[in-house]
Amino acid sequence: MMSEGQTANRSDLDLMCINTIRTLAMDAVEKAKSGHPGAPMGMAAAGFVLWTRYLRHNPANPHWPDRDRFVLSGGHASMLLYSLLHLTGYDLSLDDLKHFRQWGSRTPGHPEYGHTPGVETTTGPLGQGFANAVGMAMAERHLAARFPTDGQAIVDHYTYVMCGDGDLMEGISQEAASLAGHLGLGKLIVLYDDNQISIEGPTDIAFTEDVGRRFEASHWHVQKVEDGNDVEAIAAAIEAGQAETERPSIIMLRTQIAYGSPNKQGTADAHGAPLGEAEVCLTKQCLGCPDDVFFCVHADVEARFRACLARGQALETEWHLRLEDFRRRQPEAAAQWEAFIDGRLPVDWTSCLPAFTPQDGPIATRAASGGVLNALAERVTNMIGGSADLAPSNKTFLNGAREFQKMSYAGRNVRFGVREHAMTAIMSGMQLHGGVRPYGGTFLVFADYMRPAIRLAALMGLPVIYVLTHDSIAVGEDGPTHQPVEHLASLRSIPGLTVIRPADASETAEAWRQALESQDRPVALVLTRQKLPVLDRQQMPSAEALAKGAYILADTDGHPDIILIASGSEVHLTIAAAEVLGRKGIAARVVSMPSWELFEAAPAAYRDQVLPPDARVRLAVEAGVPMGWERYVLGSDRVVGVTTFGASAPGPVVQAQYGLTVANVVDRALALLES
Ligand SMILES: Cc1ncc(C[n+]2csc(CCOP(=O)(O)OP(=O)(O)O)c2C)c(N)n1
Repeated sequence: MMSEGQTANRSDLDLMCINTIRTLAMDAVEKAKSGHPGAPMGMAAAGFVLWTRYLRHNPANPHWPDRDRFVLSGGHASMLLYSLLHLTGYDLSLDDLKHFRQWGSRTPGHPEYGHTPGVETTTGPLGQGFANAVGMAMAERHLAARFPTDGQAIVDHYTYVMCGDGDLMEGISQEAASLAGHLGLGKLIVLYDDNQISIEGPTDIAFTEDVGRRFEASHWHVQKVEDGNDVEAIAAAIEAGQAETERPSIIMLRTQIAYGSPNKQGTADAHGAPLGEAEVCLTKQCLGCPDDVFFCVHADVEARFRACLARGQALETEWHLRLEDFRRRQPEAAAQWEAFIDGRLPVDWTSCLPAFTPQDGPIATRAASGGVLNALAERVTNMIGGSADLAPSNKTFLNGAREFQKMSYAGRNVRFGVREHAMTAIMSGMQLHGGVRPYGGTFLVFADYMRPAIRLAALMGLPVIYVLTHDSIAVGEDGPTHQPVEHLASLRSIPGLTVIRPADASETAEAWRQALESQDRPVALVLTRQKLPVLDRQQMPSAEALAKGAYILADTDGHPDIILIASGSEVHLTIAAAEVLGRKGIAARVVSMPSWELFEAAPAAYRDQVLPPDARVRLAVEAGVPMGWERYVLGSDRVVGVTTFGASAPGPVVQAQYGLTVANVVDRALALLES
């Protein structure tokens, strides 16, 4: 099974270590009766070399801030990562490996951030990890530039990625690679499992481009290693990748899926199913491993891998000395660096939140957001972000700040380019790296292009901030392609995501407060293109009530005949409608409901106060599909919404045509009261 040259340049112990990764992967998948043994077997040598010789990590402290980051983008190869974590001494036992993919285990089917020590990001949906890694590398360069030291650097690490054909077929990886190349992220090194196999068979059935030239064209440093089992060749390529400081590196490793398996090596059969008992036995024989022992880790192998512990401890200790030196020489900068890394907001940061009054005149919530963001960013100086080429519309540009560009990494204005999907995963990568508070914007309608990465951010509990503007058919002339209709419902359906659609500038400031206070949930701020009046808070409750998700904005004495509930721009329609109804002798309560998720988190007694269970005549108004509102209005027909795609015409005309008018809200309310 061994290719020529393998034994010549590799010690027997190295080979035993590499084969141990292979046998652990085979055994765990076999025991679980599901999983992917092939890729871990093919990439075992690369994993061994990287983790034991180059990766600067301390298995005893997976949170050491200046550790190298490692991302396994092809999460289906999770057993490769779990084996490496176990073998190098992370808090992951052999028993944990034996419970691969089982209920409650620390070794789920795909790596999950926050679940298994040492897992830097959740991967599985292909391509996401690659883009996360670009975000990590960006955060690293940013912090390194923000905290120059008089002595040795305190932020100076690599980000390594392992990816497969599937990752590189996905568009998101090219979006991210393009940006990484543009930015010259020299400390990003990708090891590509170029095994020419994916699920349906050989990759030439669908993937025949010249990947190397594609990356070269994207300003990457490209290397090829013809034998993905050649430890020294892999080592040399990693060193060359490190030596290249101005371009990210990709190392194309020609590997064989399920290396060592006499009947499955190099075939798609080895991708997503156990090899089978007999084949596992044969493979172990071919690899020269005992075929009657399962989860076998030879003492010499264990010792070789566990050397990572001492090495890691020494690396971290040396770094702590550097940190001490930094603290001594530059105490203020060091204190700020520590606040960044701990994710602490500056004391009294909320005092910079601007206040708005009706005298300011009508203001679009996107514009209010821009003002709030700029005020906040002056105070919360680790905020970094931008937009997918819509900064002038999203108002995400920081006026006083520089641009984040190649060799000017201290800038805080990121130009993501028209790459919503990668932008979103990059933001997650930045947040995962730590030390920064990322935000990113586009039009709400293009949240569809972000959604896979939003979902993962929510799954990981990352408090990133999405600025989603042009939030309804009121966008007008751009027409149905640019008018979100189903997007609010779609975002609200993602568990763990907080969606906030403020009704005016004051609520917008409060929405940003919520976003920054969030510790473990991404927040989507949904903002208007069109101007909206600033509500008079002398007459109405303070917008601070937004924290509870919904609040009574205007009320009547005694029991309301009807409750009108709305979010965002439609709140103004309901206020006007309540006035008309009042003149007709109907007592209407108006509830502003900017966030369902915040409302659901409020105490039940408060919720009952806003929406008393016995006040059952309710009407919701929102420029989106009614789906979901029935829970608050107690009937699916009690929503003034938008059930079809929009249309191209001036915004007020489209709104009128779709019934988003005071008159229609009044009519619907009257009809409801009569029914
Ligand atoms: C976005 C996404 N689409 C589809 C899948 C299902 N899937 C898992 S692995 C895989 C094939 C990946 O091929 P490759 O990266 O070459 O991995 P290998 O076969 O070498 O293990 C697919 C389609 C997925 N995980 N993510």
